[in-house]
Amino acid sequence: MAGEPEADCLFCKIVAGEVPATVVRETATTVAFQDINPQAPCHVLIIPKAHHRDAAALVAADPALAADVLREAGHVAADQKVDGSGYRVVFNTGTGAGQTVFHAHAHVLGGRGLEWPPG
Ligand code: DGP
Repeated sequence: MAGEPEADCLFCKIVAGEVPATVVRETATTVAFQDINPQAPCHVLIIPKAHHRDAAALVAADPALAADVLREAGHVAADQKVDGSGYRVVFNTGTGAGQTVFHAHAHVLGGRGLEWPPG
């Protein structure tokens, strides 16, 4: 069911504390942690604690929770001190866009120049 933990989901396991992660922020509804394979000096993932397979499913099922994730992006950027220089918030949605973990997550990237369009 939408929002329920999935037994084989890596990010649900991070929420449950079953897989370690370097957590930088946590709220009642979200967790933010360092990406294991950082692509920029700041590369933090923000996830809803509830399981939704991608950003589209998240916003369809629970728009307030999607807003929580986006709000956290700004807080992460400020905490990581990349808000002044600029940062990017990315939701890879679907395999064709590079999504590899099917639990909705925002990438917050910053701390270096970011080219446009992305590859
Ligand atoms: P995406 O390709 O958009 O689905 O992004 C998934 C990200 O998750 C990718 O940048 C690498 C990161 N990742 C994968 N496994 C782990 C893990 O076990 N721990 C952490 N912290 N990040 C992970």
